[in-house]
Amino acid sequence: MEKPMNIVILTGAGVSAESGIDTFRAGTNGQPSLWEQHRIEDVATPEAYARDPDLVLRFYDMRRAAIQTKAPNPAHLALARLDAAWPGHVTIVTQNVDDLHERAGAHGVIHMHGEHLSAWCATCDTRTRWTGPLAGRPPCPACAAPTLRPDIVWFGEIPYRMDDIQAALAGADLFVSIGTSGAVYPAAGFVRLARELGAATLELNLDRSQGSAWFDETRLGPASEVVAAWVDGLLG
Ligand code: BV8
Repeated sequence: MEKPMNIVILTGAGVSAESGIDTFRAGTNGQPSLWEQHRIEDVATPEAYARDPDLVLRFYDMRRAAIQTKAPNPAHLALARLDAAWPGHVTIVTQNVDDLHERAGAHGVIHMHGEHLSAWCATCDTRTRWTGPLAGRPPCPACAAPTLRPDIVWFGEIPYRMDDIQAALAGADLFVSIGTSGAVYPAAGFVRLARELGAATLELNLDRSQGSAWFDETRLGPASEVVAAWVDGLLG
């Protein structure tokens, strides 16, 4: 009996676009994109947080509140279906900081850039599930210090769980990239690593990405359609 493939799936903002969450480079419904409304260096760097913590905390409070009004779309649901039914290993690595993969039913999702619904105390290093605002400097539930920050990997900071990601890529037979522009590293380099490690590579995206040339195959279209069709094809 042939060994079922181990699949590593990398997702980006494009997988949540149809849930109404802005991508970084293209807003939804004609709205300016996230990075058109705010300069990265003003809101998503440790330097920005040191310079103007209120601006940064409000920026993440706005996004944390927004994702709680959104729902998973057919792409999230299809990946959760694959996660549940595939006989081989399925590892979902996401650059997204929303919780839509989990709300669709996926397990063990690796949030390499952190999560909106988690607060990190700069005093006692405790991470706490968090759904409310942080701009008011609420006390840390563990040490009561008013030093909670978004549990988000900002530019210049080291992504989370890189060892687990490297291990998953080392065991991958298939690497699939969904809804990402391939503009941010180290995530944008995973396709080359996966290839070097012998995996087949597939891109599912609305448009060609900066890394398209590295993929054996690219299927273009909205994630809700191309991801669902891909999963249906695999699960037969
Ligand atoms: C680090 C959390 C050291 C914050 C984020 C090498 C070369 C050049 C630069 C660097 C380099 N190495 C490091 C850097 C610096 C930097 C970087 O990459 N800068 C870029 C701008 C050039 N990287 C870092 O600072 C990283 N840290 O390198 O530490 C290190 C490295 C390795 C090991 C140890 C130490 C940290 C980066 C993480 C920053 N935090 N997010 C927050 O969310 O506020 S990054 C953030 O931006 C997202 O998480 C994501 O990663 C990125 C946005 O990209 P996408 O998700 O792809 O979204 P985008 O809008 O760009 O594209 C959407 C795509 O979807 C498009 O292709 C579109 O066609 C498609 N799409 C749209 N709609 C749909 C769709 N597809 C399907 N269906 C649809 N409906």
